[in-house]
Amino acid sequence: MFINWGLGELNLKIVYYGPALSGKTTNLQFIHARTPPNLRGRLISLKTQQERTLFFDFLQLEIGKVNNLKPKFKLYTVPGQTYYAASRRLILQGTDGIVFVADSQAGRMAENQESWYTMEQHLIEQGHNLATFPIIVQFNKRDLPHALPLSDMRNQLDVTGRTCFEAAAAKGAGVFDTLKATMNAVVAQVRKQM
Ligand SMILES: Nc1nc2c(ncn2[C@@H]2O[C@H](COP(=O)(O)OP(=O)(O)O)[C@@H](O)[C@H]2O)c(=O)[nH]1
Ligand SMILES: [Mg+2]
Repeated sequence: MFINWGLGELNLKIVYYGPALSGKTTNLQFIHARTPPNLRGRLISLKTQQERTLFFDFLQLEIGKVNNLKPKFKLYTVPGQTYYAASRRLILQGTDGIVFVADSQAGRMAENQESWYTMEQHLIEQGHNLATFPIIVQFNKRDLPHALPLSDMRNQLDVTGRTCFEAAAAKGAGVFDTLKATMNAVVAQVRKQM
């Protein structure tokens, strides 16, 4: 959270986290496509092969009011590939909330679990309390015929107590439900600090 009192702006950061190809960029693309241009900026995607350079997507939304301040939600994705750990750590810095995008395909559960574990490690390193930090879970690719049953997904990702959504982001299903719940959780958490 960063408040620019001069401009009356409340800057909030939400990171879409998860394994490679789970659908993080697809979420941002759908949000960008369906949000009126006066409420959003351009969708910026930075792609590089090198760990030293950041590799992410970025989209800014200006929606609602918090204590007379205009919230600017800065949405980021992280690169999912294991070797981009340093980028993920950097992108997570200063984040106010996370959307964890899990891939529902049975063959992707190990990647989901590894990604979930590294996310928790980064958050702990950065001094966050996992019990109170806003993490919203999106079980994506529910449209695929070999999607794991939801109960298996929940059990294998220790999401106890977390808000979870089913999604098919490529069709837009569940994308805005996930985003709204995350924005609300982030704003509720930030209000406690104001
Ligand atoms: N069937 C299906 N494919 C999806 C869904 N969401 C994303 N994809 C596809 O999965 C691939 C990876 O998505 P992308 O957003 O680039 O993943 P990222 O690496 O997490 O950013 C793309 O080909 C998407 O079109 C979904 O809900 N269902
Ligand atoms: Mg991506």
